[in-house]
Amino acid sequence: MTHARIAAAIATLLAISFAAASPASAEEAAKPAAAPAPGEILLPTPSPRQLAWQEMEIIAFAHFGVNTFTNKEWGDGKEDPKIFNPTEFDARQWTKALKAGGVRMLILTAKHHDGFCLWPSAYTDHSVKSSTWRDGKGDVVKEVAEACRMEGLKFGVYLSPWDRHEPKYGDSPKYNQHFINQLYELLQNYGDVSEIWFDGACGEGPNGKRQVYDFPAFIAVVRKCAPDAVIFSDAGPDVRWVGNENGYAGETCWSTIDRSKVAIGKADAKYLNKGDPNGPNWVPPECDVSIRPGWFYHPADDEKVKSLEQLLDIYHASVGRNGVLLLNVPPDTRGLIHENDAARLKEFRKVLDETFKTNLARGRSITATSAAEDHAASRAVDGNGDTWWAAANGTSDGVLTIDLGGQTLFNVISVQEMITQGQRVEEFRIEAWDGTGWREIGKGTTVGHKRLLRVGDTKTNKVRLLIAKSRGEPTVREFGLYLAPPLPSK
Ligand code: FUL
Repeated sequence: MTHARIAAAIATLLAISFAAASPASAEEAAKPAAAPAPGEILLPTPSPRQLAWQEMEIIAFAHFGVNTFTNKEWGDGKEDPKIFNPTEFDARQWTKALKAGGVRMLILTAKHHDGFCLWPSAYTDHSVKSSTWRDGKGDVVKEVAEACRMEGLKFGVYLSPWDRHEPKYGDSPKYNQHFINQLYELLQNYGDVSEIWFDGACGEGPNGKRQVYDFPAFIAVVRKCAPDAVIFSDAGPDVRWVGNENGYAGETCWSTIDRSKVAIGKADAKYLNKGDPNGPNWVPPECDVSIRPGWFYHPADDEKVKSLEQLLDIYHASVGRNGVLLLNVPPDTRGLIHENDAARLKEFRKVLDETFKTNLARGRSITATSAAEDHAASRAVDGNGDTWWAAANGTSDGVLTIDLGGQTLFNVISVQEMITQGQRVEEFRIEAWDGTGWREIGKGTTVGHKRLLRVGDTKTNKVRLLIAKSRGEPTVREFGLYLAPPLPSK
């Protein structure tokens, strides 16, 4: 297909999606068309709130509530609220431990499926106000939101649509209004909220009827109260589920999907894992996974905190495959992040800091087979995230060759596209000069915001990135070579 035809095909898809009745589509229809630079191709591009979210790279979940005290994963809504009684609750301890792990935002389960609210909601008594904790005068949401602000973390809320306690559940219009009332409480009383997490789980209410959620109305409330917040659900509108709870994005991972193909709560996991190069909607994947076997704290899991190696594998399979890592770190019955989890977070960050502190390709001499005006090859190694290399107009491939100025040892390669221009690269490989010829050391399909490759210790004086296939002119925001330290022996 020629570029013009790709542009036309995508424009048709966009038109189809705008014609759909969903509010997200209507909202996108109101936006100006994606910028077609460089060249003529028209691809979906991220919104400013999606870009800010993607840059965070590592965010955290805190699953905390009555399940913490019943030692369960899912409550049935019949729990006595009095059981909620963390003995040493300290939200600053959470945010300090998370920050030391490199986390940039914390999403709190303000309400899980059991319906127990961690804030004193005016719309139910099933909340902290009926608990033993602080004689019913405490507010977990408030303290966590404040602790995030003090530590410089963004704050997000998980508000489960599925509510196994609320008697209105199943009476769809009434429960939707109840849910909206609670959304307003969370979005209007706790300062900035940067992400809202809508779980897709759905069930029957006490009347025997299945609840039908009014997601368009929920989304409208978020847009009104927190226009900079990203909204997560299986199908977005801003951030999608990655299709598993292991933290692994697909080896091929597009930020685009066709939202009309994703049924919330019954999503096609494979479709979400890979994304869809022809999808008209920019909805990048969030890779949720728990640092422990369960989402909630269980004392029996204290020795089952994921190993440093496992966390690094997850990081490479999420952030390193164009996703954002959403790592759950569940506070314990004291209301603290357990020492084992805190220690692991610190180790994790230490390795990442050491690995990514020096880009060995930065400022090195670089050439390209072609370049668009103002997008010279040097821009791919200038350490400036606002500039990028782009191939000349009408070119859908390209080679960047870097002279490292001497033998250089590295074992991690990072490639980033300039996603403000859309996601383009479909096939690439990396070669190192071995003194007599080029030797392949890594290859992949999509790149997106960031693609990391662990290539084993490699020493060479020249490296090249070959982009064989791209949807329009390829771009490289930054190319990096890094040396990850050896892991401490167990
Ligand atoms: C799931 C929920 O059912 C789990 O309890 C957990 O909250 C996870 C993040 O999402 O759908």
